[in-house]
Amino acid sequence: MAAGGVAAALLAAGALRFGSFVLKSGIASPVYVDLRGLVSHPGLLRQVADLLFQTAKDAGLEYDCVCGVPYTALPLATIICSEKQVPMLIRRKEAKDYGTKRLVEGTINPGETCLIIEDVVTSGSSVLETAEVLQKEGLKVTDAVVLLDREQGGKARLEERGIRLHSVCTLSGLLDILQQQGEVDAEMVEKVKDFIRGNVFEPVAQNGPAPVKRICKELSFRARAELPGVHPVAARLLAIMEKKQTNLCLSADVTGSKELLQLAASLGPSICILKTHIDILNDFTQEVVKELRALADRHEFLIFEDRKFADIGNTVKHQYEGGTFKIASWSDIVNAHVVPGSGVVKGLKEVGLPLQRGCLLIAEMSSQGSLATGKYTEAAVQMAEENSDFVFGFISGSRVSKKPEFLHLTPGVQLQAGGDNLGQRYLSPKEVISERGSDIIIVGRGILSASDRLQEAEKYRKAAWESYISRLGGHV
Ligand code: 5BU
Repeated sequence: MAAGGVAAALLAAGALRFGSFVLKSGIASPVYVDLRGLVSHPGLLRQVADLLFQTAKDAGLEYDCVCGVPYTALPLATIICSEKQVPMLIRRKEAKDYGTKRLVEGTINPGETCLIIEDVVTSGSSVLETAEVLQKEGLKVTDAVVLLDREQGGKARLEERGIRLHSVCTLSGLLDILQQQGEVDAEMVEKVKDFIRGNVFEPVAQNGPAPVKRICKELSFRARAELPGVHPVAARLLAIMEKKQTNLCLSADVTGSKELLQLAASLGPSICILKTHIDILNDFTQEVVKELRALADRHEFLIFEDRKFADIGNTVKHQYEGGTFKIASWSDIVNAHVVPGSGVVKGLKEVGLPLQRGCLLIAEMSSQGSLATGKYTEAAVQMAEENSDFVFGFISGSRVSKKPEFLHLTPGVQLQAGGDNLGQRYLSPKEVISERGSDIIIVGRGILSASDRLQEAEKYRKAAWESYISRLGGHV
């Protein structure tokens, strides 16, 4: 393969790395490819440009101009165009921010053929975006040349849109070369090939911008517990879930401490989290939470005080640490609304981080007419990403973040659909876990109003766990 000469050089330049990475999409990957740094290796940059040109030539491509997909492929296209004296076009990525600016720089002669140059293709989305912009300007775009095809479905998706993809090398081809050269061992090669097979982007036949539907091997709770950088509370919770085979959180909304402790003792083995509203207890003492803590440790579940902090950082700090309840001293998990801005998380973090506590952000609510939707939900996801040393997930009706380190917990769950007369809306465990991609169901009255609470809790546990297993495709 033509890439034989550059494979080791890419590795040495750090453009190709093997190990354990979390990609921008949130997927854990054993391989990381990033050619942005090639500009610091002019010899290699030129070699790669030559390989791209040669690949186009070998394929017999004819074209009038060349356009590199911004930004990494820009210098590559520049070298080709300069050396081979081919006119170049530059696609602006930022034009939409300025409104009237041109989308493409350079002379456009409608009807001419433009060849696209790219460094790496995964889903094919970046090539498609550039092709669409050029086509709107009246250019013909039928071919793209790429250094590395990650073989994750990009070629098929592009072909479906009338663009042939010519690659200098494929990821598995590159692996074989590196293995022959003794740069990677057989175990890593298998690991990467397994990853490629499990992460394929499905071609989506439709008009307009193509949404990427990923046929992705869902990560198990066990695998997510071991992700690099996963929050310690998330890791502990995921390990408990896997060990006890439960993704059920009991919402222990009772008003007497005796009943609360009885619930924790009898349902403890069936749940991964016990959620409290400690301020509805009419006989609260610190002794109650001490006993609750002991039960949590004995039955291996976490305690989540559903306090929904929603004030400025300085106030929530006091509410979390002090007062009657001293929540931080006994609750593993708390949650917060994002409406005050990131100060709420920063305040809570000052108290919770030293105690190794974790926080969930309320990205969506189960209640009728909730205002936590759209941009608000997106802002919650961003706030979580920016504070991932303390925030490890969300309260939401569905998966709102693709990052597998984040957990999603969903309230408003009952085996029977419907709601209550105060705005609560219910979804089934299957809908929540299998269809909406959440991880943990939060169930209160569905269990509490049953005559046999343990039997009912087991029904919910099994329904949620089976939905998780089916989401994994039947494999653990
Ligand atoms: P239920 O009895 O299963 O309806 O109780 C649901 C619990 O979850 C209850 O404690 C609520 O305070 C909590 N909850 C909710 O129902 N919806 C939300 O959006 C959030 C919390 Br946030």
